[in-house]
Amino acid sequence: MPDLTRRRLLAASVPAIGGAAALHHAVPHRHPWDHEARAATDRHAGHAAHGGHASFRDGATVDHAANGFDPHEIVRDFDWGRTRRLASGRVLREWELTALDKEIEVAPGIRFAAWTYNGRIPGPTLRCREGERLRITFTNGSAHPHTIHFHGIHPAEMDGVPGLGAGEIAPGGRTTYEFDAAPAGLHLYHCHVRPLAEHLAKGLYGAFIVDPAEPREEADELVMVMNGFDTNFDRANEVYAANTIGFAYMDRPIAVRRDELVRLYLVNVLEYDLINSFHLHGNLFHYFPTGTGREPSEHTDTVMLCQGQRGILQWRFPYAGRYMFHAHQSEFTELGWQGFFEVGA
Ligand SMILES: [Cu+2]
Repeated sequence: MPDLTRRRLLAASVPAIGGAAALHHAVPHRHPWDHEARAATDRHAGHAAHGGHASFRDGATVDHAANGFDPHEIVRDFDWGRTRRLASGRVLREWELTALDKEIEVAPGIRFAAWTYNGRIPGPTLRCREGERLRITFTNGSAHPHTIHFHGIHPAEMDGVPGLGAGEIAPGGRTTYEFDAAPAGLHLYHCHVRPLAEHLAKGLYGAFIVDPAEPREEADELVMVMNGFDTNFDRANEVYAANTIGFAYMDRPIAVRRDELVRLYLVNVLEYDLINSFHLHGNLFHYFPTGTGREPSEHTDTVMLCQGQRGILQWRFPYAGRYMFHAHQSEFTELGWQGFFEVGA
């Protein structure tokens, strides 16, 4: 059976879901990347066609403005919400999140019928300080039931899963999740309605950072949520990225400064593939798994994460120039999950 690839085997093992089938009409029913993107990658590899780097077909790019979000902004966008001081002196920090069905361009010319928090993928990077009281008002503006399930420490009824607390929030419904910010570290949130794979793959997730009471050292801070998109509903991804848009940071590298501390909040939410990874060129980073400890577990250039795993990476670039970062699964790299840091003097 020469055609029986790993991903075909995985896809065949997942039962067909009515909801996904119903969405087929929303996107072109084809495999755009298997041939075209790889061909583009091959063409550009090592050549000067578009600055000598890979991108989608002949340098085509996604219309970020039409999408309403831009990975170049998301990478440094931390949403601190609104705060007020409670009578006790504690800080109450509040956000409003709305689930919205939205068609987004995930690769040039490829529109994907996404489910989003606040119209963007990943959802807002929620950021707070350890010990604060957090209140998240969730409105479901989608045509499907959803929740917000936070990672971290909280009571069962605030867990955002079906059958507990407010449970599934029906279309048009609203609920409030409220709990203390704990523990300090890098967490995530995502919808927890079944079929879970579909609710995640459609785009309902985001990073959730709890800063420690004793602040971390000043740094140039970045956030990357590693994800992918199954654009033809075959239970395998055709495009891979950090912060949704493949090759975005190849087309426009992330500018950082020589010798300045870089801190990357890295979250993996990739669905349909068992693992993902992050590899940095020309350097090594200190790795803090889940960001819960102050001592790094490792000094390395590659970390591997399963879905839901996350960690904080810290390093400095001693030399100016362009340094790649990408998944070290070459297949993911070729399908979009790669970028450059541009280190200025
Ligand atoms: Cu959902």
